[in-house]
Amino acid sequence: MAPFEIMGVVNVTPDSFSDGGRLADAAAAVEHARGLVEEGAALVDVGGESTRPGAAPVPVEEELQRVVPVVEGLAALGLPARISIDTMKLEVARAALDAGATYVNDVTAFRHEPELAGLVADRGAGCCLMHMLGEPRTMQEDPRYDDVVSDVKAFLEERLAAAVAAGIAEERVHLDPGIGFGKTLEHNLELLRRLGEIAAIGRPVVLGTSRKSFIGRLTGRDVDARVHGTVATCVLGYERGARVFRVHDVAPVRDGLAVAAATFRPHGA
Ligand code: HH2
Repeated sequence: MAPFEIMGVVNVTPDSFSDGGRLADAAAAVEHARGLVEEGAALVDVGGESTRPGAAPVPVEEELQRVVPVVEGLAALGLPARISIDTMKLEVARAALDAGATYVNDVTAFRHEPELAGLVADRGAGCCLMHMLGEPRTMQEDPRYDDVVSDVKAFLEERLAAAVAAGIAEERVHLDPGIGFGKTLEHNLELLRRLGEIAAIGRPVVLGTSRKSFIGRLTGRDVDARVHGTVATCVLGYERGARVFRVHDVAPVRDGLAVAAATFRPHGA
């Protein structure tokens, strides 16, 4: 694996928190994704259901109509990037894999539809298993942990074991602490401080901090002006063991990570 990989975000949703509504048209979404790959994305993550705090679920038919044309369009271009489908739904994942996706990013880590694990196994796809406390509609209502890092780590270890038991090769699994998913500002910061404990599980860690509200809390910036804060979190995350970075702003993050990777030396080396 390269020292790091960037997963570019392609939201085909009218209501995503940072880019909702802009890519509603499939052709525009494909074009946007192509640009992200040119900027250095190794994966493009196509999503048709917002998971921002308070978001309402999207019916399966609607999600299919949003994402399948985009995955088909991207597959037809034959870009040097893997296509990821950001969904918790079995039917959407199956249609996207049929259309050319090779990676499933499930923010419920196969808890919403456990059969999704078997599908990923059968297709030999890669996957990202993410931690979320509760569900998007209510997850930011007073989230509590004994110790956020230990709790998230134990969850990810259990979901990794479930994925392997379903037949997914361990080498194909990425793990994600789920920044902002049922977490206060302090929970997010503690996860970033101690990300090494999550990386110690032994699978590549995905970090999804891009433009999130905790960066707004720290910088006082609106969602469109959080790129510098996002780069800072990625560079610090890299130093602490994250290897895949799910971001909207690929070019600046790639530059930050190129510098971080060139100067990085593991502790004790
Ligand atoms: N964050 C979002 C969505 N999917 N997947 C992973 N693995 N990790 C994340 O941190 C993550 C994710 C939320 O961001 P975004 O897609 O920009 O917004 P929305 O859910 O409103 O579409």
